[in-house]
Amino acid sequence: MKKKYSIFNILKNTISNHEKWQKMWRSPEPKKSYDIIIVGGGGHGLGTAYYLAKEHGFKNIAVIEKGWLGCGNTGRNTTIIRSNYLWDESALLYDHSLKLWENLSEDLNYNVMFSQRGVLNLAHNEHDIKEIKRRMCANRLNGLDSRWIDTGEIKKLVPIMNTDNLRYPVLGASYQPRGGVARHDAVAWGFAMRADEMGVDIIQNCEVKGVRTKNGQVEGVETSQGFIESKKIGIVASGHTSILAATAGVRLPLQSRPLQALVSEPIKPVINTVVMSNAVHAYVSQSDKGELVIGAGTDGYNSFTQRGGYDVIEETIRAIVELYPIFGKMKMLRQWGGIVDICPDASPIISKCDVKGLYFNCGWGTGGFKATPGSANVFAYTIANDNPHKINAAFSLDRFETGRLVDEHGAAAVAH
Ligand code: FAD
Ligand code: PYC
Repeated sequence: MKKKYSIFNILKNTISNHEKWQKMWRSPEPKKSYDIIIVGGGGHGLGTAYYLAKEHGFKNIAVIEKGWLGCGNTGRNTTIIRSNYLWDESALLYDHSLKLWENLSEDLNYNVMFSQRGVLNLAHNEHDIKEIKRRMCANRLNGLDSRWIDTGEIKKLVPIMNTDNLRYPVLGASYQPRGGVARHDAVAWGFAMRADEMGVDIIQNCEVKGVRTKNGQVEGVETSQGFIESKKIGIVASGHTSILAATAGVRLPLQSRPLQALVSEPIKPVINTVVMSNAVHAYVSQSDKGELVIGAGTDGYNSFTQRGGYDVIEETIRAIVELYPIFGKMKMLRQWGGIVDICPDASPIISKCDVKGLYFNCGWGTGGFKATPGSANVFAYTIANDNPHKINAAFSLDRFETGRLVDEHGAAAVAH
């Protein structure tokens, strides 16, 4: 049992020069066989293992990660959390997640730094106003805390914003006060620590090369450390899921594209909410260290480079400088990309498939960080029961055959 984080524990470790902290998780050798294997050590994969152990009593579980925990999109995203999606199915899923976020630090006894500083989605033209108001009304019918605010109120919330002397004038915004940001890698670490504590083997630097099947049932995974047996395999590999699915003969309707972000040098607090502008594909918040966290749209073509095209970021920065002239002279420190997996309806897939024992959690595109605890929670249920939870039933693979798509292009916004 790991020691709990407490003020006394922190004081004790301060006195011993922080040299005696326990390891947060073990680094076991892979066993020959597991009851469940989760492929992908991002937030969704680690969270799935955590809920499988905590809520469904499974203990013989492995999470297999080709790099290090959180090295994928979990550690690369701009951490915006909100639940203001259009359709009832999505509102239920994303708000299930938001409710779990609200108690996640306590649940994990690990500070994921969830900060409910509110999220604004700006409207720049008549079409934006209509789309955003429609979504906001749908949100309110679903009991979400979304409301329309006018330019005057936006100015009060974000005084540094230029609202009327620019290419895309700011005509209003939807505002969700319960939305916000969290510390991305802490989410992976918190889930990993508590999953490990319940016996989950977390195996890093181990690449899954393929899924072995026999007579329509999974047998295990071929990895860079040899074959590992399991009758249940959950694939949560974000931009690489479709490649792994193909090894089991499953075709997923996903496109993998780079999405990029960048951070500035740290400055004093200037913006204490999150502002997204879907029309210009630019969004910004300020980290606790003081850096501006800025995100852009996706490249217009499939690629696996974790970098992204320069033209995309250039266009984003142009919009950011118009919206916030005060940022014009700032220096940017780092830029990076992540490979996002986008479904035709901009909604995720949380589903079993025709191969018995094979489950997918993917297609989160540009917006899965906010869903991390909720997605992991219902995916664990789906794997444990071999049936979807009522919250993710609408996100099954068969929707691409029945046509019951959940079109969230408006709410997913930034990139699709
Ligand atoms: P990941 O964290 O990518 O985890 C998948 C893991 O699988 C990786 O660690 C990878 O190494 C591993 N893996 C892949 N292939 C294999 C293999 N063959 N064998 C073993 N392991 C493998 N979402 C939001 O909600 N809000 C945002 O503000 C936001 N901003 C974003 C900004 C950027 C720049 C990017 C790139 C994404 C953003 N997203 C955002 C999307 C969000 O990051 C993702 O949807 C989410 O983090 C996905 O989590 P995951 O655990 O499924 O994937
Ligand atoms: O889904 O809210 C989101 C988002 C913001 C930036 C990237 N994705």
